[in-house]
Amino acid sequence: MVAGRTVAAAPFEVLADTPQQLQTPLDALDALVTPTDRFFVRSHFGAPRLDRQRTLSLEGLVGKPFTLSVAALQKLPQTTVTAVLQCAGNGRAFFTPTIPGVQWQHGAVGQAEWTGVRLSVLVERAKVQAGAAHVHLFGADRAPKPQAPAFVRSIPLEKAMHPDTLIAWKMNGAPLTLEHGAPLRVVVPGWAGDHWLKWVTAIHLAAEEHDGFFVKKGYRIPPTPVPPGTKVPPEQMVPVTVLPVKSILTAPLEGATVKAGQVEVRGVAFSGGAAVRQVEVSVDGGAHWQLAKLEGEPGVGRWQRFKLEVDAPVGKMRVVARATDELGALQPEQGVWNPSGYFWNAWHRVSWSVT
Ligand SMILES: Nc1nc2c(c(=O)[nH]1)N[C@H]1C(S)=C(S)[C@@H](COP(=O)(O)O)O[C@H]1N2
Ligand SMILES: [Mo]
Repeated sequence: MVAGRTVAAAPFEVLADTPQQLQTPLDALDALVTPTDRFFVRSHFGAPRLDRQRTLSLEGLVGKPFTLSVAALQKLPQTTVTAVLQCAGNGRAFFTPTIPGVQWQHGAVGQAEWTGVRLSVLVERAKVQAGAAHVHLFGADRAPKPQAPAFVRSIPLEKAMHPDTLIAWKMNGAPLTLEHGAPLRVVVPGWAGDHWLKWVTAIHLAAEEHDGFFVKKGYRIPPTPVPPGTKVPPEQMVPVTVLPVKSILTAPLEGATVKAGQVEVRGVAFSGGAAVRQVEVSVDGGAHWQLAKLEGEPGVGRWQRFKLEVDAPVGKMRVVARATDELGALQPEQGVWNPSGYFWNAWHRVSWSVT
């Protein structure tokens, strides 16, 4: 390293190429809002060509189907929601036995401010017909092999009508970037990232859940835990939806060296099921816990920061955190193994040196 020059933290950890899967390093999660240029990027086939003229159609079991341009959508009432976007596979790398797929550790997650129109506004405008119960979401990206299935999602009508579910065109106050779904993406606060469809082009109301590969075979989890390593047929599993309660330590980081005295331990905590009730920090491996201070607005699917001053004598510090949400769900000591490696939310443990 050249003396006197500071080296900027790497924006991402590249976990795969073609298409790139980009993980956010932990230092970038040490904030209420994750900067867009460090926000993790995940997609199955890569981004389609940028098309700012793209339109959005609403059709299927509706009385008045319509197609609107982005400009027309932007004339509708706008809503901004601060919410966590987390890939269902975040933490897959920590499961044993190992599971194929992108080996996400902590950084397939971020929090942003999303601005757009409520999906409920569009659905009401289209006049829902009797029998509609599911909303199929289609995007512009395609698999490289034309015969391979497109990435299609399906959410229940009830979730589509939730006031926080949006068709968004802005992220952190700026127009969506191509890698995050420009010009339009779906925002589904509290639910796993696979529902947050990017490059959205069409929305179909239907009686049944979509029957494509990514709904009926992918993104599914056993309804109750199975012994690690068990194969489970997809029809015996259920879709991944609500993000389980979780906390992540963001400072000091694993392997850091700090000066003896009072040290501030920091992190973020969230749950898709409810607001965060409390975060506890232990410096003795979980025998004793101290309540951390929470910062930021509480909300379902929204993260708050936590902070706690701990006394750090010279030596090694082993710190662990756990969150509890308002439904009483407590972050578990171990992750629950499942065939696709979803929803890892075990206690985050770090160790650092004090000199
Ligand atoms: N059209 C489309 N939307 C998509 C995907 C995709 O492959 N195609 N991947 C999904 C998955 S699995 C995740 S975790 C999020 C990631 O969003 P981000 O890249 O903006 O962080 O996008 C979702 N939306
Ligand atoms: Mo994902």
